[in-house]
Amino acid sequence: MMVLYSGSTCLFSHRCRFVLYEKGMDFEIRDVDPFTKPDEISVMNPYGEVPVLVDRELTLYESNIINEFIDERFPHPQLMPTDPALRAKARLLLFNFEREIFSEVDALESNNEEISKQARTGIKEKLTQLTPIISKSKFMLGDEFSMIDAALAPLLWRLDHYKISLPDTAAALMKYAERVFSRQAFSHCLSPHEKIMRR
Ligand SMILES: N[C@@H](CCC(=O)N[C@@H](CS)C(=O)NCC(=O)O)C(=O)O
Repeated sequence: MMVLYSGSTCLFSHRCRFVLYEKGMDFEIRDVDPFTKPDEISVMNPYGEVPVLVDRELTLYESNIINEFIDERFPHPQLMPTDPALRAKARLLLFNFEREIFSEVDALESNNEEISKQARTGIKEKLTQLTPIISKSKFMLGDEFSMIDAALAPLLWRLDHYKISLPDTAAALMKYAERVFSRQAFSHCLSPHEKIMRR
């Protein structure tokens, strides 16, 4: 059975838990406190981070890489497009999100108020810019839920927690977020800590 080493407040682990529940197969989640990590995490991941996925002889890290593997190993429902060009575009979007938005997440937790404020402002702007994409369709890639939605949802879930409030012009994005949060897999994948992050 697949084992996911996951942080109960970790946004990146949340992505993988979400995808595992979407697939509805057997897996085990082992809770790891990222701040007092057991040594085994650094043995499995040279960067010493969760999430880490172990499937028999295979050990993987990096949430998006783990999620693509889960998607290919359990193809139903498929979360990446089948068409090679659309698949490449989805990967590019995931890359853009990491570079533009998720690279700022660590700074949100900084003790330096100036640094965390700058990160909050940057994330708020970048998320608001996504509104036109989601105004035309149910999910980020169209009418089907996809990997892109799974990658983004854990951050949208944490907006109150990070004290980020989006402007009224991002109403369609927040409506989309509620649509994703209402999925059964999303409510099942939440850790007790995550359940209380959002009012
Ligand atoms: N890019 C990584 C980020 C993973 C990450 O930042 N994990 C954090 C917890 S949310 C962690 O394990 N931090 C512990 C550390 O850096 O020592 C991914 O997508 O999996």
